[in-house]
Amino acid sequence: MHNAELKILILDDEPFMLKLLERQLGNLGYRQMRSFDNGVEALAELEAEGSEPDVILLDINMPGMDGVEVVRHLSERGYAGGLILVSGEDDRMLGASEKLAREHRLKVQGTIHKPPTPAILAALLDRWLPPAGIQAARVHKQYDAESLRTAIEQNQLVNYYQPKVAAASGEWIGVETLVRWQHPQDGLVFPDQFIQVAEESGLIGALTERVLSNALAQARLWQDAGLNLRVAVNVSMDDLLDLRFADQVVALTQAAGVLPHSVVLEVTESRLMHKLSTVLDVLTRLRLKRFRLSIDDFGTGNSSLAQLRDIPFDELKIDQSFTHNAWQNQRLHAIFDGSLNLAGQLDMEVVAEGVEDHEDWRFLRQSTCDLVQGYFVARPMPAAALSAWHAGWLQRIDDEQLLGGVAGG
Ligand code: G
Ligand code: G
Ligand code: MN
Repeated sequence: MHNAELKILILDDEPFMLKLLERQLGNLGYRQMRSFDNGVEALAELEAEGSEPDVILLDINMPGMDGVEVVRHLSERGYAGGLILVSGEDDRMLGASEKLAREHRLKVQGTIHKPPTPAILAALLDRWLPPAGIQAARVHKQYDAESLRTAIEQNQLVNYYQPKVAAASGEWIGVETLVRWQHPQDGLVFPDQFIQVAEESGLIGALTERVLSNALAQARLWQDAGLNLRVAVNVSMDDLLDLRFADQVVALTQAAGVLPHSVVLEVTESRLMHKLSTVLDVLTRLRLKRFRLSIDDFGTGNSSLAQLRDIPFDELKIDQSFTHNAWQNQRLHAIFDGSLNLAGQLDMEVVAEGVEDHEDWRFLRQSTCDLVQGYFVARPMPAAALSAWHAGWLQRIDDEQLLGGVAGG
């Protein structure tokens, strides 16, 4: 759709702000704008007109009906267009409103801290997608235990690998194994559609064993090719409730001819941890055998300080929700730094997940973080694609000067 055709509704109680936004949008080529200085009238107009705007620019802080109420009404009437939140309040208020709007399943294109600038407006409006595009995005089917059992038995699970690189040198240090299901009818199926089923149906042990065996075989191939990579595998808490798990991992690793210190086990608490003694037993023994233990998604509800207190982790992975955009968000920045500090004092290596763009990368390079993982470096990919990725990455380091700009880098 052309800029001129996009229907934009602006809602702000300050006449000056309405004028400013109208002018900036006009300069960007938008022609179909309607302004309102209060929520009641704007919503009445939506009812009356029967045709919805494509995008709503919404001021959070208004007398009378405030932006949070407007968000609720929009959600109730099933508004399917885009939403941009505008506020003079601090970033925390904007962040909280954004979260709320997303909880209401509204399509939030972004937030603007007043005063708006043409560049930010343009960038956020560019994110607009037609409603149909969103709905077609990803069908979220959950699979049943029986078909998953078949998938495991018939070897339909394939490992994808996402590179981790050193923040300081860009050097390729390792990979995280992320399982996919090559489904005979449905194509490539992602783990959020079957891991939980595996955990609830007692299939997770078999699944982890397959993923780990495949990853170890791959690790051996890399080792034989002279590539010194650490290979990480995600381990479910349910795996750790089985006292035999440590011995199984040791046996598989030995059979593959891989050294334990190049195997990383990433642990998240996906469900409530009932039997701490069993988990501690298994993890402590694995650590004694020199496997590397990593606490995954650190800082989210699933990975907590209590785990750090109890379990001898070698590595801490800062969750992507704290990394991406931390360079421009004070709260994320504070949480990120806090996690880094904590890891430093506990002598753990830190991996930052969710490094998505150049700004994130620059931010990471200025921190003391050890390893970087994220779409900016590479998406998860089949093993066969990694060497081409690596060549391209070395080239990008040069071309985009990815190691420049930081003292000592
Ligand atoms: O890329 P991605 O969609 O792969 O992964 C989604 C989630 O699935 C992540 O939280 C990841 O930790 C989890 N996951 C991916 N592979 C495995 C696996 O082999 N075992 C377990 N338990 N979780 C996995
Ligand atoms: O195991 P864990 O929960 O950390 O799984 C990593 C998940 O994060 C996988 O689903 C992987 O595909 C995804 N991921 C990896 N890099 C990025 C990134 O830069 N941004 C986002 N949003 N997700 C990422
Ligand atoms: Mn992980």
